[in-house]
Amino acid sequence: MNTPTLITVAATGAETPKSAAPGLPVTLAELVATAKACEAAGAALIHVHIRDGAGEPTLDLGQLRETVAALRTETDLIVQLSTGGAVTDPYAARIAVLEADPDSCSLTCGTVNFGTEVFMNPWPFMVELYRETQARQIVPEFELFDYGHVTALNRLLDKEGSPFGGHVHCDLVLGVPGGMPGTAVALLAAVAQLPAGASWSATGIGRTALPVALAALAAGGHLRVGMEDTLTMAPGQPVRDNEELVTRAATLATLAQRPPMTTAAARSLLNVKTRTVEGRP
Ligand code: KMH
Ligand code: ZN
Repeated sequence: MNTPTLITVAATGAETPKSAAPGLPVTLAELVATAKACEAAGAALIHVHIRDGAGEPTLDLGQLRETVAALRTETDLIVQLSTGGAVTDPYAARIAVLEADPDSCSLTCGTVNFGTEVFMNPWPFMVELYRETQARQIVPEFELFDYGHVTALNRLLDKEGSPFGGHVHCDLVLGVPGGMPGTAVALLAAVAQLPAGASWSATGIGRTALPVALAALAAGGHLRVGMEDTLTMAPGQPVRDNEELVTRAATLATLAQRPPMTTAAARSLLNVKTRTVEGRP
């Protein structure tokens, strides 16, 4: 039996304004509606950035807590909060995200040029964030934008031990201007250096979305898709909403005879802690 495909939806991100993509979920109601639609279409994990009342990225803790509770109440998706935030967010606020008690969080394994900006993840920040995930029993997803990030991940695990849950799960982000190119060759080179037993998903930014997804499926990886990463289905064809991208990913995965993984199977793969929320059994 082929391994089912864990589909992650990265629904919003911190970079795109609502004015540039009307289907982008920026309010809590829009995010919950997106999450429900994407779960029905085959997603099992949601990677979450939130926006404030003006549609700007925020790490406001009260809003993050409300978001986690709403997603837990309305869906069975694994809730993963971004600790990357926006390139302007300070380190302390990025670590404080964990106080919202998500199932999982992103943890980027190194600094990377990010278009005209720099996404900062120096070693001491990585270590502090990692220790906080262990203390709070939150499963980290290691974000790898560049080949050297894989080296840093291996070093982190060597020095700081296993993540909460004992299983290492990574997400390779290719095609960021300044990071690894969105090609099958780059993907396979990075995957070859992952720790033994690790699971991984991959996403290609912009027009690299399809080649990266197809290469990931062929190589036994999982898929991340969403409007954080991709805003066109094809040249000149804007993405309508996140569900459209998840549906395409589910179709590709099914064609590859690796259909979408259920939320229960994804929880078991990543060993997320069972957390309850009022109003939900
Ligand atoms: N918005 C990027 C600067 C993450 O979510 O952890 C960082 C990012 C990675 O999106
Ligand atoms: Zn993100």
